[in-house]
Amino acid sequence: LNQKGCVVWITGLSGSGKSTLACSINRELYSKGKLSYVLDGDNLRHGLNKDLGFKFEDRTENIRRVGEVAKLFADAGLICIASLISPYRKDRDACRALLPESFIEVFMNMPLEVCEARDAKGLYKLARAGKITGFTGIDDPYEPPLKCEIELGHKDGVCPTPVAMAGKLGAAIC
Ligand code: GGZ
Repeated sequence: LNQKGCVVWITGLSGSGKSTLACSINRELYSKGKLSYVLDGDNLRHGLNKDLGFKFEDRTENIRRVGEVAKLFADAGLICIASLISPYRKDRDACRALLPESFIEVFMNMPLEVCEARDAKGLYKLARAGKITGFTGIDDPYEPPLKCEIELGHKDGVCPTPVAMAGKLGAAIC
């Protein structure tokens, strides 16, 4: 295997297209003969992190665990693509500190209105109705990166699809 492991950490609101982007980058890398693996927040919450909820301490523990697992994958030589809201800067920075030379932070900078309009799972609607509380972007904070390696998202009101972004990103990572 002729590749150096790294972590591509995708942060952004629910519905910003993180999972779609992660999946597309994964395919893009595969087509180039690179070995990669996706760690998706929503999926991991069914297994490794099923004991965690969405309060502040739980999100921190969620990010910490995924950061540690991502480091293991990177140590094994894989390109590990982590896709989690990871709303707190301090938690993302702690993951970065595990692999300071090999951590690529990608900010999916989608406006809340766009994410909310998509509302693929109907969660924003529930959050607005008060049926889910502590929902990121509605009544829970999201801290955008102050500086990150890559920022994707809307430009002049135009939002390219995550699939369209993945090609560019795949090239940047290799
Ligand atoms: C945010 C929530 C919440 C609350 C359930 N806040 O769009 P999704 O549905 O598929 O992805 C979201 C997922 C977030 O999990 P993460 O592990 O990425 O979050 S974090 O990094 O903040 O720990 C969303 C769903 O879980 N979801 N309740 N209250 N997102």
